[in-house]
Amino acid sequence: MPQKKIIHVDMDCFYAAVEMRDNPNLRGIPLAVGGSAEKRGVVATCNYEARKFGIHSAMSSAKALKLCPHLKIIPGRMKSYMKESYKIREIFFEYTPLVEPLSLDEAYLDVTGVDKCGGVATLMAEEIRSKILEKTGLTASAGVAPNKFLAKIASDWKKPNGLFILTPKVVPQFIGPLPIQKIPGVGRVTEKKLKDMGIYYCRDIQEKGLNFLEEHFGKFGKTLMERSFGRDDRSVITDYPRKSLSLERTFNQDLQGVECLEKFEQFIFDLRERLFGWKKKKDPKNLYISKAYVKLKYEDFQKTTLEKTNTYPFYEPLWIEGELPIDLKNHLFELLKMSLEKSSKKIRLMGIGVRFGEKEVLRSEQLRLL
Ligand code: DCP
Ligand code: MG
Repeated sequence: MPQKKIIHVDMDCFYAAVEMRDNPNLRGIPLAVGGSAEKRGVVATCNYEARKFGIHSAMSSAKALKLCPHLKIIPGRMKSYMKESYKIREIFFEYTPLVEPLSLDEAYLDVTGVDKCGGVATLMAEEIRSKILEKTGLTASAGVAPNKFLAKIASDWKKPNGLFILTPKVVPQFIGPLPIQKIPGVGRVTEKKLKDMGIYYCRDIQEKGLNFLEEHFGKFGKTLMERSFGRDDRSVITDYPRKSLSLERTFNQDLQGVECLEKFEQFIFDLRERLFGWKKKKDPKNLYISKAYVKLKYEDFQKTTLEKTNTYPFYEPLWIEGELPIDLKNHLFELLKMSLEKSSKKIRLMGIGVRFGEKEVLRSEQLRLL
């Protein structure tokens, strides 16, 4: 087995960076994207100017304003972030099909054996960062290492707009003095427990031995031991099961409720196309629909979503070849009618969708139904 080469790419203060790119007035001042303090909102992220005040993701906006009274807090625009996320993923796929996105703004890439850039992962990472800047106007940081754990730590090492390389040779000297809270999975509770035992750095874990760690941390003890030596044999996972499939459309003109009902057949048809198109491509076994939902956005941009677990789940064996089960159609239609009854406002957007259930659930449901 050749030594693996993993790149971890993570955008810098992602949502805030998109906002600063699109609005020059927001540059150079402490900025957070999140909910307002009056509505008990939280900070999704903030720019580096705001971080100097100790503000960070998931902090309440009220607290953030206490730390920095002139902090500007603006609401997020998910659609814009998704658009940029899509662009960066396209760039990743130019290098390898082995891309594991972790969120909109970060991903692992397994570039083992990739011959672009003369096979040099460092050059690939640099090229990826400059392509991201060129295509989106946003900066990214990257880490290159022999495994996922180290690559993720490396991408954080030189943030923002940085690159850090961990070659296998330097891993032992890098990992020893690494603070334990840098290990993913070591949350506040584990951190305290470790520190109470006098364990502050990876080298302290190394000295403890597996028996001791398993005794105090159960299964996680083995992971702690592995990580403390900089080892991680997890692969880059590319095929996540899809959780849902949906379809939505903004109408050219806002519609009256009853006009939505008229559009319903077309929606069902399109949903069916997407579902089967996707199924053919992926051929997922045991496709199982556990829930259906209908979403409406009114003329005043208010939204409503009605979701209901089916009285019994629509699982694959009940499907008529190429057709959606009639019960599912009825179910969606019922949801739509119920949604329309909630308000007499005109409708700007209509969406319908289905969620897929867990296989384990499927098995027990099948047993129950058969
Ligand atoms: N995010 C969120 N809620 C959180 C954490 C993050 O909504 N608790 C969102 C906002 C971030 C984006 O996800 O912009 C990416 O998360 P990161 O943890 O990568 O944070 P940033 O990209 O904002 O900053 P950094 O430069 O530290 O990566
Ligand atoms: Mg980020």
